[in-house]
Amino acid sequence: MMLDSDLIAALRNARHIAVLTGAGVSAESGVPTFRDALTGLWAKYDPMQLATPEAFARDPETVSRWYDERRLNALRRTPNPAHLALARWQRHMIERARTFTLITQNVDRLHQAAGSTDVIEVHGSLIDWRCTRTGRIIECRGPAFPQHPMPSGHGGVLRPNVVWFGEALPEDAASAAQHASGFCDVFISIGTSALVYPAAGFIHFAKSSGAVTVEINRDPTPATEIVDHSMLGLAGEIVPALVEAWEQA
Ligand code: BJW
Repeated sequence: MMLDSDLIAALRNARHIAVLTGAGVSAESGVPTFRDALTGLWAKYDPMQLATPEAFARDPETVSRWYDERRLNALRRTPNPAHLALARWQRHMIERARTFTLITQNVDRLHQAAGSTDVIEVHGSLIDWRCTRTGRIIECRGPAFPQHPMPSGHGGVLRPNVVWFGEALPEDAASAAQHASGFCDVFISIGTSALVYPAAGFIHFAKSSGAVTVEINRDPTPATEIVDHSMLGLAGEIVPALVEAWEQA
């Protein structure tokens, strides 16, 4: 794969790299992207309508079932070459006393399974569920819930600990992501449609703060026009090639 020599030089000189990932990074692991998540029996639903607090209030059974199926699918999946290359990159940056901040919109925990550390989950995780009454969070790695919605045992029901449309991002994750985006020398957006805010805004913030910006995505997005380097293609092919080029530079 031919990589731009300016980009390789920027990566080689970078002391701080920030990466924002989206569903496209997990697509090659078999986790459907957010906009592809409704197949089979779910095809009649609109994902924008299911991923809201209003949908859960209106029809908790359907929303809980959808997320439980996605949870079980995520637990069956394994990291692909993009996840693994990002984890290796972070390890090598840390060894060289540099920083590498991984911000993810993904809720599947595959970055952590690949070995990435201190992952900033700006949209939460569907492996964790939260009691609607106490706010207590439980990691759920077991089989399908026997009931939908699932009683929490504390007077509420369990909802996935994800961020739905109209909900605020977790404050610590949002501020850590904002800080890393403004502080990095190179900002790389991978496998995201760059449509959902505030996460998509991190790309703009990094650019206006002076970072070299890069996008790796299968299809063009609204960010393609503004980044310094756009690489169209599959994350599972481009990311390992980029990390290899950085290692050899
Ligand atoms: C590949 C590939 C391969 C495929 N290789 N590439 C400013 C402007 C406009 C609107 C807003 C704004 N600020 C806020 C809003 C409203 C709203 C919003 O952004 N709406 C837009 C739709 C317009 N945002 C919010 O509501 C946010 N909250 C908020 O702002 O709160 C304010 C507030 C403050 C104080 C109090 C209260 C409120 C919350 C957003 C939460 C998003 N949550 C979701 C659901 C999570 C749970 C779940 O998964 O069900 O997060 S929505 C969904 O979108 C999910 C994703 O993380 C997120 C981003 O999607 P992503 O990852 O980009 O996936 P896709 O499917 O869209 O794209 C995949 C891409 O990969 C494609 O481009 C493919 O081409 C590519 N691809 N295979 C490389 N192999």
